[in-house]
Amino acid sequence: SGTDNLGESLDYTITGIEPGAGISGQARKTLEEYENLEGWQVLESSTAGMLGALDAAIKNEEPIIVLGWTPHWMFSAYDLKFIEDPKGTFGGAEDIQTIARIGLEEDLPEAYTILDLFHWEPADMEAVMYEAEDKGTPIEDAAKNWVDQNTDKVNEWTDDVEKVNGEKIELVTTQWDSELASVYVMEEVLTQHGFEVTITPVDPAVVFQAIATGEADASLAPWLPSTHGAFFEEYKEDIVDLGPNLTGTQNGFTVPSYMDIDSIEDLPA
Ligand code: PBE
Repeated sequence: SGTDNLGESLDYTITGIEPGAGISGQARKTLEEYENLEGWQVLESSTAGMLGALDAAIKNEEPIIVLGWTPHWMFSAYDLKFIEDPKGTFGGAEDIQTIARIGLEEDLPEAYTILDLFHWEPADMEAVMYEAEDKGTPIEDAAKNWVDQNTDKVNEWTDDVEKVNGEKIELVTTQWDSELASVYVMEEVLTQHGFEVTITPVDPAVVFQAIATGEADASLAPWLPSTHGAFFEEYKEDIVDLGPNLTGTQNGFTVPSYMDIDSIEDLPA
């Protein structure tokens, strides 16, 4: 059958991304929990490296299994599918959450309110990411364009909030396109409201550490409860959780639709 040679043709290797990504931890757990994956490995590299390998495999109609997630433009650029994860090691459908440092509400109440009200749909986030990917627009400019074109949505977060005069706020983010889309939208919204915004890109572990220690004010980047769950557990006593800013993310082993494999359990040992 189709799967008999799959292990050998893939060299029993899943194409992964940065080792510090939450999805890389989920992948390590996946290899531990599925007995059939005992001889498999995840090749950790970078998101750009993974996307390059995916593109090359699809051009040659070769098999490949990558660590994939949505929202991301890879699902619109290629015909892809997640394969089933019956043990749930990739956490199923998740949220992206907003977190703030203790004391932000008292120190910067206007920013806190806007951050607390900020929420959007996967289609909104995708609109920013797709404009950047399709047209080569810098993602920061695509985010500004989205803010200009969606004043009704933005007004819902800002309408009852007074403008400020140059107060400084520091946001920490991860560097995946999804989180760059949201943080640049927030930068534009807060800047229009009179704030001076600094954005610092860091690894997921450092997002939580920076908020817990008060070195940074807020972040829109945590994927919870699974992807960054271990980091959240470590720091949750020292973090204010403002709830989801987007609902409906997913992570998993991702393959081109032409591949005849439907479940992690069906991968050959
Ligand atoms: N991701 C995209 C990140 C969060 C956003 C799923 C690659 C991660 O695994 O940490």
